[in-house]
Amino acid sequence: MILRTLEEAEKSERRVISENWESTRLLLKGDNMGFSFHITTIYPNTETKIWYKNHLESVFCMAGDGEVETLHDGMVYPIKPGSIYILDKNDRHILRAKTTLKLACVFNPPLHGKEVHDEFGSYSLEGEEILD
Ligand code: 9YT
Repeated sequence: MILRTLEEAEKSERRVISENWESTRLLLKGDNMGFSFHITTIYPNTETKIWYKNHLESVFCMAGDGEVETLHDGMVYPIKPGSIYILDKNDRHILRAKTTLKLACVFNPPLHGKEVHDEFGSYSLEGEEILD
């Protein structure tokens, strides 16, 4: 059994800050659960191009207003509290935040801990593990 709190994790290296977002990674590869779990804040009035070519991701919206556009078909999906979007095909997409978005994200395979997007909007499968 493991217990962590968001409040404590936000004060540690589990909090990763990028240009358009920040994410606190509560559960990681080192926990050996087969997935990672993050609480992510997307900054308002941002547009982020993402392609998780190495990962599947599910994203549940807890607060905020935004949209996701899938690039292969131009479909635009509204994101609001209570919605989940599931990138089951490594879909290339654009995430737009109209207001601050508070999201809960699950990744398979799990992230190591400190990943930020590369030039494709992807995460590498390699990384330095957070083990605390
Ligand atoms: C929704 C999304 O993918 N945002 C970027 C950050 C990511 N969720 C993460 O690394 O926690």
